[in-house]
Amino acid sequence: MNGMGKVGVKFCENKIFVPQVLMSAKAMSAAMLHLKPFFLSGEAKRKGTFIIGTVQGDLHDIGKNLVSMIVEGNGYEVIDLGTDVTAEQFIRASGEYPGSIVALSALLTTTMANMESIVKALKEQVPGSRICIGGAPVTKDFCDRIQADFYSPDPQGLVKYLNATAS
Ligand code: B12
Repeated sequence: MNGMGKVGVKFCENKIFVPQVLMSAKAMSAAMLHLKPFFLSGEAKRKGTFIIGTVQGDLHDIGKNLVSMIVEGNGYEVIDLGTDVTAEQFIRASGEYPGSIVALSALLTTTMANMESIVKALKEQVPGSRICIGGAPVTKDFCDRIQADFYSPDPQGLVKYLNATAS
């Protein structure tokens, strides 16, 4: 986890790039196979649960997968709903994992608009939801406008936010 933390920082500083992050994540996944029994036995505690998906209409998942790997590498359980995820799917997952943080990814200006309706539906159906958004076309202004809780241009900023707000 410390290693993935450093990978996240270097990626953010443009010192390493997507292929190196993917290689690091593969190494981490290999190690996780051996460590998983300890997580399942409750011997190791996760910091929280993190639900992520690329929003409805959008099939881009490289960025979302990087975010998932870095968040998982930093000690969170990650529930990855995949791509083309509807508001109903986010709401169902939030119900299954109470207290989890939800993250939405979008790479298209057209599907970015779907974030607004998903945030609205989640806030209505699951009061107290905390929603983070990101993806190349997304901005802090947009985040404020649609009343999501947090925006970061990169996974490292997100990890800092998660760690600062982890209960
Ligand atoms: C790869 C790619 C594809 C692949 C996707 C493969 C896959 N499995 O993901 C394929 C070929 C399938 C594809 C399809 C399309 N694409 Co495309 N694609 C790209 C491309 C080249 C790279 C995207 C990428 O993976 N970047 C690398 C990752 C690591 O970066 P990232 O996703 O931005 O993620 C980072 C951050 O944004 C952030 N982040 C991401 N999500 C989140 C979430 C949270 C919560 C947080 C905090 C942070 C965060 O962290 C990540 C790491 O730093 C871009 C161009 C570009 N240079 O960006 C176009 C691009 C996104 N595509 C584009 C388009 C138009 C399309 C198509 C509509 C093309 C077509 N006419 O069919 C289709 C749409 C299909 C669909 N319905 O989704 C346009 C979008 C234009 C726009 N403004 O809307 C782009 C910008 C290309 C262009 N210049 O025109 N695409």
